[in-house]
Amino acid sequence: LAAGARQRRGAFIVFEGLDRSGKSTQVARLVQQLNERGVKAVAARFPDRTLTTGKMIDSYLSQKADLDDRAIHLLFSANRWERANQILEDLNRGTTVVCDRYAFSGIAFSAIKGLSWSWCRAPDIGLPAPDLVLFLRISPSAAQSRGGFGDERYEKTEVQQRVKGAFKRLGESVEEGKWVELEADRGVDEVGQEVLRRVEEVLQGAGMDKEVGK
Ligand code: T5A
Ligand code: NA
Repeated sequence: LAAGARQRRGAFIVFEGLDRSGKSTQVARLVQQLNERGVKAVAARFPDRTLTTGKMIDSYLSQKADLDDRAIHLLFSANRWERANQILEDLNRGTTVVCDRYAFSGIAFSAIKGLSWSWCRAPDIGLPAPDLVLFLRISPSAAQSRGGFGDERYEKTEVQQRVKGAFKRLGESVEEGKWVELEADRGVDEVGQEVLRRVEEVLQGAGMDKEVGK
């Protein structure tokens, strides 16, 4: 490369949404479609239950262990920091990272317990910033009717209702155009087509010539 020229980096795409809104389904689908189109892409997910902190988080979520609200909040954040450098390296090597939940979930699920907004935000400050957050919008009742709902700690309609409100506030705090809400109560393919269109816009945009934000 000529001096000063910079290879375009990968895009950091985050999916957020209530439990069972279809995030994991869309992450897998998007990664596959990008790779088929010759765009290098990998998946990431939080909590990553395979990491050291992830094992404690898994015990907490499956209700085998109880933890203080602050302790679990910090573990979720530490879980992201355990992976942060890998994500940054992938992006800078030109690989797009498609991530299933991120710091927005971290803040939303803790803030509804009464922890202050600023305290909840603090431990995630400095993490790689997404280029696009795709928020899958679904009513708690529609999500509940999907498979597997109800086994884990936060899978209760009342909790999901409050988390929905916290996500709304978070969306309003994100830079214009970087938080996009998609109607998720549709077929997988229909949602997926809109996802791909949004992601292609980001990949073609000027942002990929700039450094990953924080
Ligand atoms: N959490 C997370 C915190 O408290 N703090 C944090 O910092 C973080 C990162 C676990 C919990 O941890 C909390 C939030 C969560 O409560 P998780 O492991 O990601 O987080 O678990 P969930 O988000 O609950 O994952 P789910 O698997 O439940 O939901 P998804 O990924 O949104 O949904 P998905 O794709 O697995 O689909 C669920 C079901 O619906 C079907 C699928 O086949 C599947 O059966 N489905 C559809 N059905 C009809 N139409 C569609 N369009 C469909 N798409 C998928
Ligand atoms: Na999931």
